[in-house]
Amino acid sequence: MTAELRFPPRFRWGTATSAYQVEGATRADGRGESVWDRFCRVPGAIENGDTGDDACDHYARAGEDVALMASLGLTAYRLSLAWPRLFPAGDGRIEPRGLAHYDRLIDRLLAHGITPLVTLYHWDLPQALQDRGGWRDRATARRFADYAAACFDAFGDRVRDWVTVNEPWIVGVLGHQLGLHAPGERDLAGSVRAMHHLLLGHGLAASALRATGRPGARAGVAYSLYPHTPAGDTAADRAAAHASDGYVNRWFLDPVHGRGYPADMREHWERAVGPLDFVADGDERAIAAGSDFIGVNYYTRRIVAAGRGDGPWPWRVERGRPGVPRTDLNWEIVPDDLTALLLRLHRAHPGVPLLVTENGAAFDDAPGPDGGVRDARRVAFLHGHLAAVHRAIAAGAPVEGYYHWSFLDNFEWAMGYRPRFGLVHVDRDTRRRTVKESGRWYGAVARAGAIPARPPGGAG
Ligand code: IFM
Repeated sequence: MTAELRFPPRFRWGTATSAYQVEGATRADGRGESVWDRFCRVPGAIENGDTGDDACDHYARAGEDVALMASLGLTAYRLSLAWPRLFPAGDGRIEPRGLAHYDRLIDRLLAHGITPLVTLYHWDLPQALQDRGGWRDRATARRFADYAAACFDAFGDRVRDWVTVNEPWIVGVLGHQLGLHAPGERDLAGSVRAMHHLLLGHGLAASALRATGRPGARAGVAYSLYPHTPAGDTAADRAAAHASDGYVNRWFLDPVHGRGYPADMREHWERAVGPLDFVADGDERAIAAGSDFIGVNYYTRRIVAAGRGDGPWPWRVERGRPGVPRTDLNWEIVPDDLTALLLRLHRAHPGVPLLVTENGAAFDDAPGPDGGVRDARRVAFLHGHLAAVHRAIAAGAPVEGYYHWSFLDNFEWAMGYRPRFGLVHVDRDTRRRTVKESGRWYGAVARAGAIPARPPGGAG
């Protein structure tokens, strides 16, 4: 028998998507406008003028897609709810057709033995709330908690695990600081406020979940976590890497898990934007009220050197190292850093369950003459990262599941449909689904509960 690496019996084998990236049907069934609908209309904002208007047509094809997931053998699915489908104006009236859609989707998943992990906020803020200040306005955190409470009420009888907010750092930096994502703002001070209100929204929503009293209900943030490598073996580069880690990782992990904002990063921010007077008394307690797991979105590492880069920071991010394999987006592929990251989280936050809520790669593989999609690089990527998770579990990290990003080739934000992250190829004209070789491989792994000890095809 071939040697294999076996995962714990209840390990979740999942994939992940988000509403705006796959659903399409942006005007169907009373859905309100989101900031991404608006941003996609800004000339030049999205490559090729792409939009999420049709995306993968998952709204209409949800039944077919869930059946496909089940046929592969997957046991978990991370989806997001579109806030403007449920509250077209952000608050106030709830849209029953939106509720009915997600009711059906969740029921279908459960009927196929697939456990849903539901994200409440994956970036599609109702435009009506943006018009009232968006995440820079403290009131948005309260409205988010109300929306969350309505979702717990509607779906909490069937959904146990909730990701409140996806990647607050990316929302802050790309959406509010650099203007590359919706809502397209370039406001450094506003980005710090926005990130604070996202965390406050998480805390208020997590408290609302506790208040339901539902046994076993759990809430957590899915963070965009980048392990840091100092560019050189010098004290200055190590200090720079530590400081940048504060900006990217600790600014979020520390307050959510009860340590308050890290002092070193607080000083950086205060030097850059002035007093953080929007952090009210009691906010840090509210942010820390009730996180039950850590959602790890891991794609690549950050190599950091001392010195000045583009921003107001005393560090510089380097482009990577020669000889390290890369995805088609030029992101370095470093599975060992996933092991180190999971172990770091376990050491820093002992006892907190870990979920790899995203991990994946853009590889542009198209159907061949026989119609099949051979994507050996994604198979090797999967094997490498699953082996990395296995090593972390073997060393004691409580990793409960892995959600590959993504199930489908989907709308990759400012890059439109160019990057293909899916286990399933989606034809841009017909929306026809073709399971890639990687999808079959991952499905077989999910069924077996194990990966081969050696990389497939000798790669890895
Ligand atoms: O597509 C995104 C997702 O929406 C958030 N995390 C990273 C993915 C790949 O860039």
